[in-house]
Amino acid sequence: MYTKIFRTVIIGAPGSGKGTISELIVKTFGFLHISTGDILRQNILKNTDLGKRAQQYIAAGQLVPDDIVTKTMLGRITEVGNKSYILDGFPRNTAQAEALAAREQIDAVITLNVPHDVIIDRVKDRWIHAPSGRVYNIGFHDPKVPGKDDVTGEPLTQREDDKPEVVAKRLKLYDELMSPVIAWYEQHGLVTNFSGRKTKEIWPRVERFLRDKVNK
Ligand code: G5P
Ligand code: MG
Repeated sequence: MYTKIFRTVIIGAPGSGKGTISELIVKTFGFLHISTGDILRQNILKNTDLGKRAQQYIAAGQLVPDDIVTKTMLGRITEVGNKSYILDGFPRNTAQAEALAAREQIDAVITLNVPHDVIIDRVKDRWIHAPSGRVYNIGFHDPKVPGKDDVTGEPLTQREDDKPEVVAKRLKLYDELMSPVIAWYEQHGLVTNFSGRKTKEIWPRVERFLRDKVNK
């Protein structure tokens, strides 16, 4: 659709809507969505070595060790080749940001700023189709048939790390680890922040921003 390759990072607290906004970017701009969480969860489902190593960290709301994640994500970026993409969930600390910067020239960093009370309220209602990464939310984005994925009809599940005590831990970790990453990207003039309580308020602004950027 667009000739210029555009490499974007989306950053936001757990449940802030990174996956939701990324899917809208995929539909509107044709970028590839590269989600660390989705890749890790698919590996857990398939019981791969990566999945076995990642599972305990994810369930506890901790980060999977950098060496595993960085290798996986840089490998995925290589497979993608010369295509526009949106990176969701990577980098997640300064070490990962440095590893990415050594490999890729990022064009824009989108940060989502959604209040924690809104997040805590919404993740309770999140249901996912783990094999594809499709995400639903009761009352916001309901599946057509309750409890079933729209595309495959397979059962939906809830994420183990969406239990309230794990969500609280993930939110704390996000604030600690991501403030320096965002500051680092800000110093490089790459950050555009989008604040709001609802995706329907945030998305039109993200869309306008990206349309301006990709048309330049
Ligand atoms: P993930 O999978 O990267 P998080 O914690 O970064 O997980 P998460 O939880 O996937 O982020 P999100 O993608 O930001 O959240 O949010 P989403 O799924 O789009 O939206 C949340 C819910 O709200 C959905 O149900 C959606 O439908 C709904 N929603 C959206 N907008 C609205 C709205 O306007 N209104 C309402 N009512 N609902 C709405 O990482 C998971 C774990 O993997 C490991 C870590 O252990 C991490 O904890 N990991 C890594 N470890 C090391 N390094 C990395 N780089 C790692 N990346 C992942
Ligand atoms: Mg997500």
